[in-house]
Amino acid sequence: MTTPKVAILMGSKSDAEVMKAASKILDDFGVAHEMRVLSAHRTPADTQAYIAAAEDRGIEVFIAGAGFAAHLAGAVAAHSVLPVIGVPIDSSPLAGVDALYSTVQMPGGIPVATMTIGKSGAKNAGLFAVQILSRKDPKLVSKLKDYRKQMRDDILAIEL
Ligand code: RP5
Repeated sequence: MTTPKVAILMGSKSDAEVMKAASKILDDFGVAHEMRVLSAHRTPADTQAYIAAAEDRGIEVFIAGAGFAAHLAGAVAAHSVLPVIGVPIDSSPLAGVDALYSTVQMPGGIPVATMTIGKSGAKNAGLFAVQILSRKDPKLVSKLKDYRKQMRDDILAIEL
């Protein structure tokens, strides 16, 4: 079995539909990953224990998505020096603006690379994780270039 390199975490099962966009990108690029529901507020001790063990198991990048007060990405970053990519989720009556501020407004010293709100953010989180891993993997660089080329070709092929 391939060792997962990316851990996709989310605060609730209700976030899964959005976070699957990150998983799909990693599948498309052939990057081994795992998905877990872990909450900064509802399971704080378990989240901390998972992060410590994940590093030892060879995880290289965390992606963390959460809605409402959205402290998951920041909590992961507080317990690890691995890169953390945050995805604010639009699950609250404030449509994710609360989660965006919670995720992006990290105090100096503990960075979280914050993506846009919702599915596009999860998709970009997957791509950003691939870009990080590509620094040590030329095959991923080549796949990223193909991905960009395909996007370009698709747009230029549009006939109105
Ligand atoms: C956050 O609260 C989760 O990340 C989720 O977006 C939101 C709502 O969670 P549920 O009440 O649906 O479990 O912690």
